[in-house]
Amino acid sequence: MPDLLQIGGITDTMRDRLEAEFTIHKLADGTYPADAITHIATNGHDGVPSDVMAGLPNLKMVSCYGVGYDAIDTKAAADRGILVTHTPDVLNAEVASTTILLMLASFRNFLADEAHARSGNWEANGNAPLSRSADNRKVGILGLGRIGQAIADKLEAFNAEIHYHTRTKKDVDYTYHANLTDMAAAVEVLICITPGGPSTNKIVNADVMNALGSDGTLINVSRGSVVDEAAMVAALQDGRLGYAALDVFEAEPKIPDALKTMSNVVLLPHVGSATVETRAAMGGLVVDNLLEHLKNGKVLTPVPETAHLNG
Ligand code: A2R
Repeated sequence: MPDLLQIGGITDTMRDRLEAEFTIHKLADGTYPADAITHIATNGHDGVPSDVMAGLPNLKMVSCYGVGYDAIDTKAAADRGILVTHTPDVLNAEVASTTILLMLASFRNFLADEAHARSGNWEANGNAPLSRSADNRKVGILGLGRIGQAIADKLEAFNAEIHYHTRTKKDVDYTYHANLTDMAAAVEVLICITPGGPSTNKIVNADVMNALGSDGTLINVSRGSVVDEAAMVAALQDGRLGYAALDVFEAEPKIPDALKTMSNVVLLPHVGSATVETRAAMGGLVVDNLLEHLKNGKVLTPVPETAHLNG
């Protein structure tokens, strides 16, 4: 059986299917037969450390659990003829739902209201303070791809006015902004859903957050690297930015302590796609890609940087 290197965890279902076709070695165990490894199963958080990839002379394919693959050097892989796959589409609806939940939690003060009810504060001290309506908002989506479009679709139910910023204008009826700061100035909510990596590193900077403003809400469900986290903390602290609702952070699982004490901030532990159903679909696709590659050298969902190798 071919040898597969497992980086990070996999589900029991994935293991059962993979064990039938591969001999599995775990990076966490420290030793593996480097010359024999032809396949890797990893995830978007752990990726493939560059020294690990460089030390596997016969690596042919990397299957990544997650749609974001910024932790994998796809250029180095492509140069060596290594196919890399990810799990697009199967998580669009779930990440969009998480985004809507963050927006509702922030605008409707949902978590504080729940605590008010649960703690007995309602009975002791009266009604909770009024919150902000989540309906009829101007919403700017940074990255109108598969997930961005799913978010826009769900926002329709809230009668949102959709704006977007991407590098290339899309064939949609929403308002396009070629400049991100200009979009931030035009909207009340900025939702980040681009890939991570060098091209988006800290593109939500102090200027963008100042433009979003003291009544503005920043929602990040993409990668922590997309937002300048230190600048965000400062902007929230001195009121230049009104609110933040965050599922992702620069140095996960670390969250800046300052954010944890702010009442105008909602924090989640990177659970955008983390439901039983969606994670099962993602795990299924990770294994399907590996088995398809074993069968005929092709894969189902290559990342664009290695798609030309899928012949
Ligand atoms: O820029 P375009 O026209 O390639 O549009 C893509 C946009 N995008 C950017 N927008 C502004 N500045 C950039 N430097 C930039 N780079 C990419 O992000 C496109 O509209 C969107 C990405 O869409 P998809 O490739 O369909 O990705 P998907 O499946 O929506 O997932 C987005 C990300 C993942 O990479 C994970 O990091 C996260 O969501 O879960």
